[in-house]
Amino acid sequence: DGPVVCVGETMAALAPTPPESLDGVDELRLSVAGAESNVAMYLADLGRPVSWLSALGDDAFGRRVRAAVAAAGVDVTGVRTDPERPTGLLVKDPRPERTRVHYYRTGSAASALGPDVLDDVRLRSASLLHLSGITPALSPSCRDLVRRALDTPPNSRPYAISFDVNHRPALWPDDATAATVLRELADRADIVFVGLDEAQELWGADLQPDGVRRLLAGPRILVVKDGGRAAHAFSAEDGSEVEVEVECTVPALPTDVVEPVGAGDAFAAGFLAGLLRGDDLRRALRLGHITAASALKVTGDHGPLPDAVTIERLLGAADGDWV
Ligand code: KDG
Repeated sequence: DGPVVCVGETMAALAPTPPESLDGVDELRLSVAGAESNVAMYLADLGRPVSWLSALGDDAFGRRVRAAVAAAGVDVTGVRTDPERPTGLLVKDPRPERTRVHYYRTGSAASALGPDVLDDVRLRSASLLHLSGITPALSPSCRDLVRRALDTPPNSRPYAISFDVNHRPALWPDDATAATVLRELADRADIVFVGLDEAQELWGADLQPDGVRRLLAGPRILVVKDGGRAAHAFSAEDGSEVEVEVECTVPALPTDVVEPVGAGDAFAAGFLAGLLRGDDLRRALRLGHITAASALKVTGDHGPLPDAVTIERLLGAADGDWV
């Protein structure tokens, strides 16, 4: 029952206060943003030992990121400091239609990560390695890192690999490349998370959850998240003679949404924490929704979880009867 290891880039993030278009504001608020460290922070909140592996610049933003992730209870001792390259930066531009995100991360410290990250001693005793589809879009060496992890057959590594598709169109040269690479990588992971809207954008506007499963038949567990509606899990389980496919759908926890960014990461952490402690798919999906609700209620990526008693009550409630 070893620790979880999350690998990926985390940046300093600047967002206007109040949340208005960048063209008209004078003040920006500094926070941190990174999909995989968000997963790590929520896993720590849920009581899982977890490490985050990455690289940061030898600069104030890097120190800020490291301190924020460590303060959430994540082991950051394996995070490298790169004296040559800066910490990446993300700037949010809230627009009436939707918030735009500008990245200043080309040539960042994390973009120089490569497959040698997988030699980290923490992975020798890990139960799970969590990766996302952001990393292969950052640089050729980052893509090699993700490929090497997924090229290692399950019986020659001690850990399972989870992969959140996390399609970030701005990081890819074109949609066709993203569609091909993300499908090829996701299909080789053990546990995969993808949004239904994301799958439709990448692989076909008419796709429904069972169609996504036909496209991504490789993972033992596939979770298709349908926004504020529901999450569907498909799991290939050993039957008496053949593998049988188990399916489970759980409606989302009704929540007043303040800002959705970070909810996908929170969902992944909740689902993984449930699986790692032996929950069935239904309970794991429910813990995913409960954790996602914490991110939906705050403007940042990381919001406080309900107390343990409330979590237990929500986990035990009947489907469609969350309150
Ligand atoms: O999942 C939330 C992330 O999108 C955000 O924190 C920034 O990791 C990020 C990215 O690369 O877009």
